[in-house]
Amino acid sequence: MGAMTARARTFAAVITALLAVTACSSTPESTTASTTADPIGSESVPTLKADVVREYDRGNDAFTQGFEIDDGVLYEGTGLEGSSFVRRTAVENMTELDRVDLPSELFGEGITVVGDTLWQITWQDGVAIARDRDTLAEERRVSYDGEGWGLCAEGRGTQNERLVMSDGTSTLTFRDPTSFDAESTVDVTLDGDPVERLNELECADDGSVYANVWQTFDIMRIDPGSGKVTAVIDGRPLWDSMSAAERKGADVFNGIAQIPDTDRFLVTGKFWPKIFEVQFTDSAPVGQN
Ligand SMILES: [Ca+2]
Repeated sequence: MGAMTARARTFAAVITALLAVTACSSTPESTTASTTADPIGSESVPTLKADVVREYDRGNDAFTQGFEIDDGVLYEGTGLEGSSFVRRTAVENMTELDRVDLPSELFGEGITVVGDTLWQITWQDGVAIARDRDTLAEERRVSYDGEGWGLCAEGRGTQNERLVMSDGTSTLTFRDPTSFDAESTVDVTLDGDPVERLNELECADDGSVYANVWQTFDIMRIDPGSGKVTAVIDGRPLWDSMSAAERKGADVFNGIAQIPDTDRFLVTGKFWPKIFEVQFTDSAPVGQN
């Protein structure tokens, strides 16, 4: 670095310390949502707003990793070693119906319901658990390669059911809904660039796959055939709408569940005390730019 004044050395030390703090914060256990930036901009796809239809208060005990509604029940899987669980909640009154803890050595991630089965994946344990969707009782386990982040099921109730899984990269893996075997992959891109850190997923009625992007307030709407992002949803205003007390201890934006047969979704975050029911609308309608 050559000759530095004492003041310059002090300044350099402060910057180094700040960088170290930033680096330390980039683990799933300790991130804070307040460090994330503006939505990823794109000239080729629209940025959508998340218009709030209603809000639900809830406890802030859920490190939300998987979020899905089926037949009037909100299924939620949570993370962290020693405190991961999966639960069923009645959507009509947001009353918890059942909850099952994971063994303390497992770090829970995404969940999805397909047929009579709820699949729950784990972060770095390489284990997917098949559960009875009604009792959440474990029925069997399978192993897979790599990390597990998000999970959803396409084509439910049709001949074309398949699971979609994220692993923290830009790649989505399609899996057999019964065997959990990997069948193919697609790389997710926005304007030709890979979109990394794909997290919680939602297979929507219109064939799109929605994905939270870890450490951002963005949700990507993805065409799973091509991997191309077709819209970017800005969730930042949801975070901004919460009070300082509500944000205390809250982690990243994560969790998206379509309310079946509607254009509305429930979204939340890890340790967020609120669930937002939202509709995605174009923030700059044609002719109003
Ligand atoms: Ca979901």
